[in-house]
Amino acid sequence: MSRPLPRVVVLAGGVGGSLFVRGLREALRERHPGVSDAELAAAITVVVNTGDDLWLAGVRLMPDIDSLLYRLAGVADEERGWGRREESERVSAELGAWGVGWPWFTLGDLDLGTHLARTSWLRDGASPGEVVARLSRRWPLGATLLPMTDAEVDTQVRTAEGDLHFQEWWTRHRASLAPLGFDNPGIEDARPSAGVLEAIGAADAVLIAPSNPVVSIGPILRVPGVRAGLASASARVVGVSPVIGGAVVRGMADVCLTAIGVETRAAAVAAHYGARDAGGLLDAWLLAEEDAGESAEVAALGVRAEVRPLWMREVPLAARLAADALDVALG
Ligand code: FO1
Repeated sequence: MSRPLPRVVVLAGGVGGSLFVRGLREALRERHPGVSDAELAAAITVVVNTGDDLWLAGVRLMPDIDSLLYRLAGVADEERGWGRREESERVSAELGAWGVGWPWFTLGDLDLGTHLARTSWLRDGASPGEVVARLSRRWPLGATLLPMTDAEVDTQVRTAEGDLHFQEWWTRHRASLAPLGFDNPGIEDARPSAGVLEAIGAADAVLIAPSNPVVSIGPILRVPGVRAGLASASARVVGVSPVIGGAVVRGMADVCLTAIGVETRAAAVAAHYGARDAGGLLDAWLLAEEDAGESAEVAALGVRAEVRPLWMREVPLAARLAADALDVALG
C-alpha cells in the first residue's frame, strides 16, 4: 500500500449510517487496493447511537448496532429494513401466544440468537462495548463498531399522552403522536464507551453520517465528553445533510426536527449542529445539488458548504458520497 489509510471516525445511526459506512469501506478499498478487512477495521471507527436500545421479552436489543453489524456483514434483511435475511418467526409467535413482548414488534429467530448471546454476556458482566466487540468478531466487518456509551440511556419521547420509549412511538404509532421532546434519562451521568474519545482524538477525519440529527446523532452528542472531544479534535468534522430537496430521505427525522423547532432544510440542520469555530460541531457541510441555493446560508454560519450528489440508493453511490466527504475532511 503506497498511502497510509486515513483514520476515520463516523458518528452514525442505523439504516442511513450503515449505508454510509459501507460506502466508506468501499471507497477506502478502491483507494487502497489490497487493503485487508482487519486494516479497514483499524481505520474506520463507527460511534453508534444506542438511544434506540431497549429491553424486551427479557433480552437487550441494540437496533442501530445490529443494523450496522448485519449490513456490514452482508446478512441483513435490507428490504424489510431490520433484522436478518432468511429469517423465521416461530419464537416470536410463541412469545405472542404467551403475551410476552410487544405484538407490533417482531423478534426474528436468528435475530433473537443475537439478543440472547448479547444478554447472556451482559449478565456475565461484560460491558455493552465488550459485547459489541464480541458480536463483531463473527464476521469480517471492515469497521470497528463502538456503542456511544455503556450506560442505558434509551430515548424517551414526550407526548401529550405521556412518555413512550422511542421504539413504541416509532414502531407502534409510526411517529403519529406529536412529540413534545426527546429525552435520554441518565445521560448526564453517562460516559463515552471505551475507545470513543481516543478514536476521535486520533482521527484524520470525523464524518457525521446523514442519520437522524435528533434521535440518532443527538444522543451521541449528548454523552458528556463527546462534544468536547469533537471540539478539540485535530481532524476536520464534516457533516452530510440528511435532508435533500427539503425532505428527509427516510424515517421520521422531519417530525423530530419540527418537534425541536428546526426546519426540514439542509441549512437549518447545519445551523442546528453549528460551526465548530462558533462552539458548534461542523467545519464543513455537504448539501445536495437540490439544495445548492442554501450554500450561502451555510457559509454565513462559518461552515464550509460543499454541494455534492447525496443520494445513496446503493453502495457505489454511497461510496462516492463517502469519498467526497473524506476529501473535504482531508483536503
Ligand atoms: N421496526 C419495525 O417497524 N417493526 C418491527 O417489528 C421491528 C422489529 C425490530 C427488531 C429488532 C431490531 O433490531 C429492530 C427492529 N425494528 C423494527 C427496527 C427499529 O425499530 C427501528 O426502525 C430503528 O430503531 C429506527 O432506527
